[in-house]
Amino acid sequence: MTLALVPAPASITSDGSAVFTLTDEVRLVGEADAAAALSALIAARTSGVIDPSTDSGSGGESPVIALRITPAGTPESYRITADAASVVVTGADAAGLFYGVQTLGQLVSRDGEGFSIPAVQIEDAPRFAYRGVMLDVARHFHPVETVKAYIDRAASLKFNALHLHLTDDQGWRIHLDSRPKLTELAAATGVGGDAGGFFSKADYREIVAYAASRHMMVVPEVDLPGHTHAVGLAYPELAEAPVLSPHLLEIVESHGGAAPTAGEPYTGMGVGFSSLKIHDEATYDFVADVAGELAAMTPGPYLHIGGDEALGTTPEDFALFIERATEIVADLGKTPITWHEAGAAVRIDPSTVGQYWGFVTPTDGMDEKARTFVRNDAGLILSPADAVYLDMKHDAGSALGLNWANGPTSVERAYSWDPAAVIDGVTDADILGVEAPMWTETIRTLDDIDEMAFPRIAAAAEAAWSPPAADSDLRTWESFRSRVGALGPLWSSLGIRYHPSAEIPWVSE
Ligand code: TNX
Repeated sequence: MTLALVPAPASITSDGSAVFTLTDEVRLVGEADAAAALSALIAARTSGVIDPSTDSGSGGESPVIALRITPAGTPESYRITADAASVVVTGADAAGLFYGVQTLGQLVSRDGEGFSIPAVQIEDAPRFAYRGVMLDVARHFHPVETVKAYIDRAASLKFNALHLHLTDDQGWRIHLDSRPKLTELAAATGVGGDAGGFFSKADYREIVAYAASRHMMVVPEVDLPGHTHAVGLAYPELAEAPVLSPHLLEIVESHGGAAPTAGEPYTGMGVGFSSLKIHDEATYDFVADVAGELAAMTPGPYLHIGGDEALGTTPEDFALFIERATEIVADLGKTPITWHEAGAAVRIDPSTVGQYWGFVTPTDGMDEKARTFVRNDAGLILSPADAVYLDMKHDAGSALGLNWANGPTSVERAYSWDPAAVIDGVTDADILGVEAPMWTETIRTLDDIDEMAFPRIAAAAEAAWSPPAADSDLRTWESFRSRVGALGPLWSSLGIRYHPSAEIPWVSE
């Protein structure tokens, strides 16, 4: 029997002995947060049929699911022991217990007229410390409720970082007291002229707190020095005039919309035409203000400053900007993250983590730029675009999504790569983790997000969490597709509108 566990746990033994039957009599005892989370998951999975009690009072002989924290083992690890008599989930810390609860939620299965949990022993711990999803709230703004829903989805797959792409040419989405015009003048629209929006500082704090309650940190990104057309709407003195390269004009031609014009909101999908003024001190005052305010409201260790596709900036100017901006962030006590292009700046602050978005088989020297972060011993986050860019079309018929990264991207392609096989010489020890970005040029609603993310986000989760294929029988495409297919009913019960990919043998109950 294949258990519907995604991401695959490090070790699982199942002797096929009698199952633990879920009834209303079952009591959830131990850590209260974990009990509440499990109770909600069981209620969702059983359509409210089973509603276990989280009352810690004595229940006499009634069967128990115990949720405990025992500070032993690696961070975020957990153990599950289930048999006919009881279920015990033990986390090494609160995050580990939370992940054990997510695994237990996936183990709840239909059993005749009722529901049960199979007899299993699971020992599990993550392969990588950083397991991220990114949501672009700049091309299309996504409100707090949508972000919270995406946090729930990602946390259920054991992701622990939410990277918010807060700014881009099309809009600036975070209010900052030091630079109020950014949201007054540069947040009203998005791609296609759709309505924009922005987070107040209270909204942002609400997202941070909600994420923390699901053991996720928020990694805010302000994309600099390119992707800054919107900055020019608010503070024109900081921005260069748009550079209308042949590449940009090609995008304008193929996707429609007008070419960017200084001082006018940009509503197209072109990239690489905007830049801050690199040789003006006012630019670094701006970076210091923005980074300072973001750092102050972000408890997590990271602050992402972009650095991608600065095609309107000379390599020398780009390097100068990256050196200064990463130093500003490091001086604030945060670890800078940049897209891999910034690895071209040899004097980048050495604490900077790089995020690689090239292909699974690197092209155009992108791997060379990524190696800078490895040489500096700062680490790499892998987001190979032809595997884990969740905004790529699923198939030729997809209405949503883009195609540039070797798209369409099948679930099998999203699954069939290994983080340690992307860049020659880069091994697990150099890799901080894996992140699956969702760019939103074509993505307007939570249903759109679900449709693009699921099921491929599960493949990214497995790359980030599960042991490599050499160490696990479960790490095959055949196993993955059947495990994912068995998760369909849980996802449906949680209101997740997954893409019904024909590659997956979806089960109905
Ligand atoms: C590339 S790869 C981008 C984004 C686009 C995305 C669309 C990278 C760091 N930047 O600006 O939104 O492609 O797929």
